[in-house]
Amino acid sequence: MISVDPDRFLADLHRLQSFGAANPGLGSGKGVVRPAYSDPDIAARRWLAGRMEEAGLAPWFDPVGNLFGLADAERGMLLGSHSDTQPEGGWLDGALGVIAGLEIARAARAAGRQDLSVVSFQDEEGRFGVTTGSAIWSGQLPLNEADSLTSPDGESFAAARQRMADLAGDWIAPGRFAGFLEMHIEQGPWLDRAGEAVGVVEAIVGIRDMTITFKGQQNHAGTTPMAGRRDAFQALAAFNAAIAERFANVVTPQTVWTIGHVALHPGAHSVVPGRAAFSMQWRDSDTDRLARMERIIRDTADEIARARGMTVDLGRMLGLDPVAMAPGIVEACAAAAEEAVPGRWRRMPSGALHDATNAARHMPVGMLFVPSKGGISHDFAEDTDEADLVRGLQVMAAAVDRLGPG
Ligand code: HGY
Ligand code: MN
Ligand code: MN
Ligand code: MN
Repeated sequence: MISVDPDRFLADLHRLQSFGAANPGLGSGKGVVRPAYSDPDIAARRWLAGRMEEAGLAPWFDPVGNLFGLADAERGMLLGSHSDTQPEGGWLDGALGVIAGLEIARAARAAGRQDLSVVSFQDEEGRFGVTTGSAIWSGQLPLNEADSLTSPDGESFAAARQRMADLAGDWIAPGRFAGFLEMHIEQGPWLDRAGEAVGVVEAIVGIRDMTITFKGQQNHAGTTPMAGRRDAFQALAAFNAAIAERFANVVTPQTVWTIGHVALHPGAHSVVPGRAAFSMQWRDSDTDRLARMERIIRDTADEIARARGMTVDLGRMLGLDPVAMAPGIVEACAAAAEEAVPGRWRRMPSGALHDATNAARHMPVGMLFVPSKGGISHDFAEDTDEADLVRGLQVMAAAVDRLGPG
């Protein structure tokens, strides 16, 4: 029986929050600014490595800053998530799964079980792509391709990971692990609305992501007649409206798409922008639908550029396909949930992306969700009641018990 310590778990979770704590004076005040490879991110990883060591695990950084806490056993399950955050992130997204994994591995060791390893993957939040650290670790994204990716602030991945070069060891082979279990906040409204305590994830949606750049003619905002302007922002605005219309026949109520980052060049009140570079991301559980949306995006961007005498660049598309969780892990989690909170849990898909998607290339994976207050995440206001955090931890520990060593 793995007997977890809720106080030790919560204390570690709050300590991790202190790295990059934003203290915005808003909402719960638990916001965090800890993007991948920032000073607070690296400091947090060093602290985590120390906690792993104290727990009897061997801390190990790979060449991109993924941090493993390795068990002695040759083979066993891997527990964890990520400890980087969005530019304005919450205190639980990723952190919860890392600290839950640490507490369970630590408690299991105390009970004589030495097969559980822990991980905090790097750049899950995609400063440089999509779940970058676990994508590279799993072979989904070749390292040399990743190195040339740049963040919206202009840094290359190669330069960013240099900042952890003094810590970097060799790769940890995914084949060493018998499975991967990741606890996470739901980041959506369903559990909170229903008053349910636990979500057992059955599948994670697929994602596609690219940068699109319209190039027109930069010009004086006072003297350039409206007719005949080649305004890159107006092309972006038209594109945004046109795809929404064209998607209507293709999407389901679960399909989502987002333009989350826009850079207008030169970005001044009195200049018609000559360049509009923006992120285009779309997600769905069906690969064919993702491909149909891609076709619409490419055709629409071309048509709009041509009609306005402009050009358009479509950057490299990154993506992860939808994945199903392993039935054996799903059933262990479901049984543990039913025992702990009878009738107050559900099976559900994940609309957010997770490192489990990449781990699934090599091993059976599973995920457990706890409620997000108000369904809010990727925001300082993200929060979950401590009682729900602890219950999630206990359900995960019970699931690990059920799965057994190896
Ligand atoms: O965007 C995602 O789904 C994840 O939180 N990085
Ligand atoms: Mn996350
Ligand atoms: Mn996230
Ligand atoms: Mn002037």
